[in-house]
Amino acid sequence: NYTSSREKEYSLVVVTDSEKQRILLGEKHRGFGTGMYNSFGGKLEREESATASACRELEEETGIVSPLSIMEESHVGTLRFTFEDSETEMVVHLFRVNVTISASGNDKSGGPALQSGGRTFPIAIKSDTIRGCDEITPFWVDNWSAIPFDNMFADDSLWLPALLSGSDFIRLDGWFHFQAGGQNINSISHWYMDI
Ligand code: 6OG
Repeated sequence: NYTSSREKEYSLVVVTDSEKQRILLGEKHRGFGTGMYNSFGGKLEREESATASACRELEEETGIVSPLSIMEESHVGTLRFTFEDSETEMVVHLFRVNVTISASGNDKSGGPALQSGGRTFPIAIKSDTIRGCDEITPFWVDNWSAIPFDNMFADDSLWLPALLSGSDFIRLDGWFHFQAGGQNINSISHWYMDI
């Protein structure tokens, strides 16, 4: 297939604690965007759905367990990235998951909070649930107005504030064209968003 050979598909999960207006970011230690902060996700594996990839990557990179059904409801849109110096188009399936920290948590047992719906009813986790892996170290940004965009991909400052301030049922699709690939991606020459 001519198109899909040039397309690389990814999942990206934005994790918020909307009660405290916090967002969980990860510092990347390897792969695309090393040294930068991003939400959680990665390449879709062969035959893997975007939702399954989002669940797998979220658990690998943060320890947060979300059932497929919750992740399904948390799909908010698609981000497309193209680069001046590359034929490849990155297609990033975007999810938003809301968590609350509780004393007991229920991320392993699947209690009522897990079954009542993704974005509107948060996933209850214990404070010690969150842990990183060798690829990424998660950390809370304690206020949505203090997101360190200077150390994040340039597109984030364009769509993340809209996602955070939007309703639970926001849809967000975007296309961002970067002037150069690799690590030097801080120059977006064209972009389009549909919110
Ligand atoms: P690995 O290759 O490490 O997954 N990603 C991007 N996220 C944002 N916000 N902006 C970009 O601008 C991105 N390019 C890639 C997709 C890479 C992870 O990083 C995301 C994946 O979740 C170009 O497995």
